[in-house]
Amino acid sequence: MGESRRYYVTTPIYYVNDRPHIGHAYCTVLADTMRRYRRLMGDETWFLTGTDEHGQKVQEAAERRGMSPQAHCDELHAAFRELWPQLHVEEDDFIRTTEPRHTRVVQAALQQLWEAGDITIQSYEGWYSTGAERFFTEKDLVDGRCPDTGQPVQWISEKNYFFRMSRYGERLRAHIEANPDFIRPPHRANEVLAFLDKGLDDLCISRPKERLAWGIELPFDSDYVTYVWFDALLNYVSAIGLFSDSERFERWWPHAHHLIGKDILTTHSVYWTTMLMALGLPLPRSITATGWWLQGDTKMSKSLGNVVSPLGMKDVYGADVLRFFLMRDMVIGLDANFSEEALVRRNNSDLANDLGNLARRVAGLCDRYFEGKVPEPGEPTAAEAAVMATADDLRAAVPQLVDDLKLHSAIEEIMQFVRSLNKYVTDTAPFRLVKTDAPAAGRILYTVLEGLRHAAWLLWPVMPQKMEALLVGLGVPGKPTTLDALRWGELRAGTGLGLGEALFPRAELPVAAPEAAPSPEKAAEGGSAEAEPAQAQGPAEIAFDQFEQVDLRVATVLSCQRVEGSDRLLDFQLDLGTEQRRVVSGLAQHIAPEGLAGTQVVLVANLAPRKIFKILSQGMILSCETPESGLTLLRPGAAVAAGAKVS
Ligand code: ME8
Repeated sequence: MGESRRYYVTTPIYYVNDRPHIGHAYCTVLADTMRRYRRLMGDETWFLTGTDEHGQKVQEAAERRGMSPQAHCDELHAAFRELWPQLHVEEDDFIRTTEPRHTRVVQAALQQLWEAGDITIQSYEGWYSTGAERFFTEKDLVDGRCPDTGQPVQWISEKNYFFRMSRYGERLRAHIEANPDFIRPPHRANEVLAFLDKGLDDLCISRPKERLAWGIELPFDSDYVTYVWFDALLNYVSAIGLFSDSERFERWWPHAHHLIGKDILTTHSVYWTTMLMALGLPLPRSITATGWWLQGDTKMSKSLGNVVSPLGMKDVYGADVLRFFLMRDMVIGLDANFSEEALVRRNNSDLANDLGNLARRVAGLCDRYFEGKVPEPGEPTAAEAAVMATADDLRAAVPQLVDDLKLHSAIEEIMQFVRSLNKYVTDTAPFRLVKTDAPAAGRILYTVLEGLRHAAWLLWPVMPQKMEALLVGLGVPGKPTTLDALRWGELRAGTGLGLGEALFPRAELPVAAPEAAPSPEKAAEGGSAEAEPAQAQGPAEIAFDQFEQVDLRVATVLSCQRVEGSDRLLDFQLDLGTEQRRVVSGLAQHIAPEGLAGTQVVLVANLAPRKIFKILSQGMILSCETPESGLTLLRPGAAVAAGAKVS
């Protein structure tokens, strides 16, 4: 930190024909989050996204609709452009490949390569895949079919223009080997090196207009348009002024970071890099390939018909909750499974329970005992010094983890800090202390409020709107600036707090996910696009016989231990008189397992069993929680026989 750095981040430009799904949303939210973290680190930033609008599929779709391709694109690109603000994404520029500022650059680049002898005419024969819009050699095919789409391929023989990519293979290899952070994560660099080992062919970059008219015309042969990838990749430089605004171009291009999905690694790491070499331009600083969001074992994709609509999810749970889930539950570079249940659990545990609850807990106490204002900080004791030290460590650790692309770990570290604040409140019990030593209770509450302010800054890149709301509640409205400016102790005693509203309502598990979500198509069509995220409703009234269906029993704890690998789960072995039960309960943040054996608890005994952390949990232990007393287990007033019915 300190010296002025720049960060230019790009997403793939999405095919205009697709409806945006969670996979697209992920990459764009990731870019937005990365750029916000870079801002916090003091970098100057630029963020580009856009749409890829040429090619055969667009031409065919427009024909089917009886529209011109341009009118078709004008309409469809809006699905992307209008989605991003709804997900709190703030790109600086949105490029469409049909814009003149782009087509001019593509033509100038083609002309330059043509004049330099880097484009040649060859008579070409090969296997053409309509779905992938490219030629394949015999060795590329899988069982005689297109390796990308699995569709049949056609043998085509024609004159075409070729980019002499083969010239640059060795230079590319040297660059990858000399720059270990160029292609990330490292196993993707190995994949590219293995691809180069097979030897680079030249790349066919033209399509005869008689076969495909919807593309950018070659400046040196008006019977041809250029290959859609040659066109699309240049968006990263056309948008920042290549050939038109050298100052802007020089300002950003040396700091370019491409975020892409692993499906387009070759086009970026091989085609794009060699194109840049031939154009005499430097390579981007990094190319990061993310994994895929899967549904079951398969990639979420429109052609497979298993997509989840980001708007549908946002409408139910809110944009920031969706962002938090996407950023927390995917390790950059690896695949992850998308499930609405996992999203709900993440919301309920990390956001509603840990973060939201902490805010509510301290707000309640400040309201009751300190007139709803920030109390005096007082003189910190060892306990407060420990909290401050953790906050300092976190401020240093988060940028490092973000640089290392360990966004999920950065978020987890921040949440651990939040959990430690909850524990600090439980351990120091300001709700009791306030009766005998109000200044000491004030000191504790001040520390938690400062801790919350730090968490709000550090989580702002992931959940900008919610964290700005939290800062408003803490009486310090505004956007976070740079981490250098984040100093402990800036909350002013006497400032009015406004943390009354639940920041993160608990969400209900979908009854049968994913069908329980509103139809993604309906939501994407704008039917309920403006609906408020679900708020926690009071429980619905139930009839007596419904209540009677709940089998509540007293159980004696035989043993209790932490679930390995989880910081929130306890594993109970219970005696129900006639049988023993194993129950996993999310209480580890509140209750120590030691000393529970021999005590009694109340169990919902006929709850459908559920697998939690690979353990079959048979029932639910009842507890209650208030800001004053924290969480306590519900117990019978006197020892009773194990298995006794509660009514
Ligand atoms: O390939 N999980 O566009 P595209 C995660 N126009 N990410 C996913 C995903 C999934 N299931 N599905 C898609 C193109 N993505 C070209 C790009 S760039 C010069 C041209 C994301 O609409 C992922 O980032 O098919 C992937 O690379 C991108 O969407 C592809 O979007």
